[in-house]
Amino acid sequence: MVKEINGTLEGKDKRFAVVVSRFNSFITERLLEGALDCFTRHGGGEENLTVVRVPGSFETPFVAAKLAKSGAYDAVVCLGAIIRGSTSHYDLVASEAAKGVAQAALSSGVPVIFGILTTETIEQAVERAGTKAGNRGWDAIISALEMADLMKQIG
Ligand code: INI
Repeated sequence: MVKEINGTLEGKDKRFAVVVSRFNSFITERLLEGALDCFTRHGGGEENLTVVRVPGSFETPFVAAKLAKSGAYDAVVCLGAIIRGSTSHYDLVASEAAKGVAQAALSSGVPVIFGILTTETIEQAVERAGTKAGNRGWDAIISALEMADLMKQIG
C-alpha cells in the first residue's frame, strides 16, 4: 500500500508568528484580521500567536528568519501588500521579498509562509484582502497549519 503523509489543519497547541508590513496598512491590516480569524477558528489559541510589525515587505525576510530560527514557533507567516507604482521599485521589493521568504524557510527548517500580495493595482489588492477574491491572510494561515503539522510528522 502506498504510504501518504498529509498535514492536518489543527490549530490547537500550534505557535505561530505573523510578520505584518506597515506599508499599505489599509490592506495588510485586513490580511491580519483574516489570519487571526482563521487561526482561532481552527482551534488556535490567541496566546499562541505573536504579531510582529515591520516597515515594509522588504524588511520581512530578515525578521521572519530571526523568528523562525528562534525555536519559539511552529511556523512564521508573512503578510504584506506590494502594489505596482510608476517606478521599478515594485519589482525590486517583490523579488527580494519572495526570495527572502523562501530563504528564511530553507535556512531555518521552519515553514515560512508567503502571504505577501503582489498586485498591479490597489483594486486587485482590495479584492484579495477580504472582498471578492477572499482573504490571503486566511489562506496563509491554512498553509501554515498544514506545513507545521507536516513538519511534525516528517520530523
Ligand atoms: N513595501 C511594501 O510592502 N509594499 C509596497 O508596495 C512598497 N512599495 O511599492 O514601495 C514597499 N516599499 C517599502 C519597502 O518594503 C521598504 O520598507 C523600504 O524600501 C525601506 O527599506
